Amino acid sequence: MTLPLADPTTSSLIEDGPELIDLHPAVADMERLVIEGLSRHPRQLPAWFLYDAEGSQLFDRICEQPEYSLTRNETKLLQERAGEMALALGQGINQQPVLVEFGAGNLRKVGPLLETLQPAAYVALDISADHLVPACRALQARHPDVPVLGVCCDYANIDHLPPHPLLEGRPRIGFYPGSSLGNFELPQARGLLAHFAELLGPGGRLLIGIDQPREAARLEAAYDDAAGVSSAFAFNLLRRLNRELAGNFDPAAFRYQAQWEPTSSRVAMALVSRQNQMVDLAGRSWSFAAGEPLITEYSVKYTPEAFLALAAEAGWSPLGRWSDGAGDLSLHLLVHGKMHAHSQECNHANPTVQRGQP
Ligand code: AVI
Repeated sequence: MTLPLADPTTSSLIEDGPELIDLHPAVADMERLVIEGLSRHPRQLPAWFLYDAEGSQLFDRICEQPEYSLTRNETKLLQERAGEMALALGQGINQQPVLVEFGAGNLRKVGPLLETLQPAAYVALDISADHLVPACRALQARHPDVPVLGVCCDYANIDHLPPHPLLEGRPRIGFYPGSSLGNFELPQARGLLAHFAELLGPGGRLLIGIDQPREAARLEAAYDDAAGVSSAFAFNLLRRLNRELAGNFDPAAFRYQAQWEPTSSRVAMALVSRQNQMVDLAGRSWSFAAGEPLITEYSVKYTPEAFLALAAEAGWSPLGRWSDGAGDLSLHLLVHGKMHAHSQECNHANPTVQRGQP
């Protein structure tokens, strides 16, 4: 398949495969974000910095760890219930939609939806081009009837989806699995949900996976697995900063920590300085006191009620919900705007809750 290029400066064909549009933030933007993040208290970096080629591979390995059940549970739910989800997603839409996945990663979750929804095209947005290219190629081979377009970008900070013939004049359905919303703090998460509404356009729909609070021990183990993959994922960030932003972090001078913070309903992941030290990065020197954390990521967990309240603040209304058997995770179906157009299909006050098979 050969598609017209959206923008000759940023677009390329993946060796006879699907097209990739590269909108990765420039080094200057990364530098600005690092300086902003390290100037905060506690020091913190944007979570997407974790996903260079190596980090994306490490994240895939996290998803295979026995302690990290989120990916397995969500994939199973999608495999078992994609037919119902596709029906609900497509209800009232009289044109083949485009399916847009935010933070698409290895593209291993979307298959059942592509089969049941049969969208006119599938657009995968992800920060790591190295990861996206082979994933798009493999997905296109498995689903030759659905045109696949990859967009390498920070999806939280693009003004609009790139202009492209595949996207023109079609309703858009967003897919945001994996509970990645949890990697944004509350105001940013609210802003992101509003941003998705803008990217998807009027009447946009969103199928979003949300991980729920549970016992501290299970959550802390999920983010600090016995095999040490979560820790390696965080330490990879230091290597990336050293390589790309002229840093001199000494990984041996930090230790990894994942802590459940019940009052904020989140796991805080951090590299904690083992000693007083100075680190050069992005043209400046940064002091770290012994015990001082550098937050690599938060993972906020929402009850369904808390999530729907946040989504409502961003203008989204619930159309349905599917939960895994253990009640750890839900896939929520949302529509943007008021519900009256869909009032016959669902009960707004009490959206459909459907549990997976026990
Ligand atoms: C991508 N995101 C939803 C993961 C999470 O569960 O918060 C990132 C992660 N970091 C360490 N383990 C998983």
